[in-house]
Amino acid sequence: MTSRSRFYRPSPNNSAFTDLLFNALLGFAFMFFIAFILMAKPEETGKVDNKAEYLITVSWPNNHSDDIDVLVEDPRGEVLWYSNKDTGIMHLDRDDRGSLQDHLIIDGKKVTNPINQETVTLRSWVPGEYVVNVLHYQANTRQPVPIYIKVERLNPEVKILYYGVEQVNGAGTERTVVRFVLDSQGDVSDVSQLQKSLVDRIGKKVQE
Ligand SMILES: [Ca+2]
Ligand SMILES: [Ca+2]
Repeated sequence: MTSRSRFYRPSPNNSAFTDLLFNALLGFAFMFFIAFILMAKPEETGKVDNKAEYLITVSWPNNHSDDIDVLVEDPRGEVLWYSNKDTGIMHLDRDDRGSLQDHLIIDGKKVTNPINQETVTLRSWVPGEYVVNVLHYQANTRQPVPIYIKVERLNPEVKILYYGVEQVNGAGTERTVVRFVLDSQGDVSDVSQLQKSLVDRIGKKVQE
């Protein structure tokens, strides 16, 4: 009586099945490889890198009806503002007009977004000086308005570079809230509040 073999001995039929399975797997692997190559290929044109390196946030009290604007000049002398929301390296999310246009109709009910905030992102940095101004564009309350300004570097970790409060009082009031210089490493130096009008540069008409 022979003992049962401890080793598996494939029959000719099993061998054929294994070959078939192997070929099928090889085929799938090849298709996955081709699919991966096609997916990994970047678009040659129209690529937009949304990664932000710096964030400039300008806010004023919730539900306030006054319209505040942020204006930023980059080292090339180009001014970002609500009529020029994209300079290539800087982007303005929206023109927040106080409580105007902050209403939504959801399920037939009027819902108000209380936030007053304009946000500027720097997608990359160009070494040189950046000038951040705020403008009291429309003064409905005819009262002084506190404005909160924050500049953050986002990478490799979030770091607040500047935080300050500025007060404006009256349509047409413009303030330079911070100027800073970015070096080739993206580090900040020469922070100041030396005043520089950007409204003059863009010739903006301010409402009374
Ligand atoms: Ca605004
Ligand atoms: Ca608002």
